[in-house]
Amino acid sequence: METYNEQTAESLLQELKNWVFLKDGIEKNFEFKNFNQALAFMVQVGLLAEKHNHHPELFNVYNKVTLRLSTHDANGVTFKDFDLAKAIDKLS
Ligand code: H2B
Repeated sequence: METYNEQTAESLLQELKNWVFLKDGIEKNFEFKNFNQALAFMVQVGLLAEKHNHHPELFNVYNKVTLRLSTHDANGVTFKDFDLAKAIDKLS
């Protein structure tokens, strides 16, 4: 599976909202009103992940969520990460 680096990912990242390339993954930070909203968002992301059979790393502290996408099977960033990121962007 083809993997992207910071340079080759640049144009694809521009199609997304506020995702950054970091250590062979792409990441985005979210902030919500409270924990309930953050949790509801994580559940939505989880359901999308199951549909895509592609799973993000989810980091949560109270009203803040960080998502990290990478393709473990390919040891890097692939189109699967961009596909899921695009779907996640459509949630909000
Ligand atoms: N999620 C992510 N982020 N990377 C993977 O390589 C991956 C996955 N592989 N979800 C999938 C599931 C694989 O393990 C199963 C067997 O399809």
